[in-house]
Amino acid sequence: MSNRTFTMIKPDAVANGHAGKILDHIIQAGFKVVALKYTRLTAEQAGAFYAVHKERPFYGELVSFMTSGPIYAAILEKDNAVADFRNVIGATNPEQAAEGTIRRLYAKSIDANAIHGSDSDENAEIEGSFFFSAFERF
Ligand code: 3AN
Repeated sequence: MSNRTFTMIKPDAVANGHAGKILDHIIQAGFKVVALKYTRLTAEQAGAFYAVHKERPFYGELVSFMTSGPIYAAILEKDNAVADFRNVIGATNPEQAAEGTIRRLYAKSIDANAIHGSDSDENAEIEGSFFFSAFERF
């Protein structure tokens, strides 16, 4: 079990001015923000990041949404980081997300759902490496 996960505050949440509140929510939930970057994905980068979803019907929509504006990418540290962070963000569909979760509070729909959280230790490592150099991930 690793103590790190990876997150993105998605374009909808940044555009709506929720990034600061979401970062505070994450910190108050006990996570340390050990790397943080404000950036905007190109179609090529978003396509590569979500390559696992290539065959899903929403892939094109997902890539175009994720390139629609700037995001924050971050590496987070806490014991049991991956599973605990999935609980903090809530279900993919905000209508099904538990009360008090980030998606319940800030997401509008299943596609514009405010935040990403890695689904495994292996993906946390892959996704963190996608955005941050080895030096930045010390
Ligand atoms: P999660 O981000 O909760 O792990 P995944 O991995 O199933 O969810 O999906 C990745 C991303 O694809 C989601 N964060 C969401 O933005 C988008 N997505 C998932 N399901 C749908 C859907 N049915 N329609 C549109 N977008 C979707």
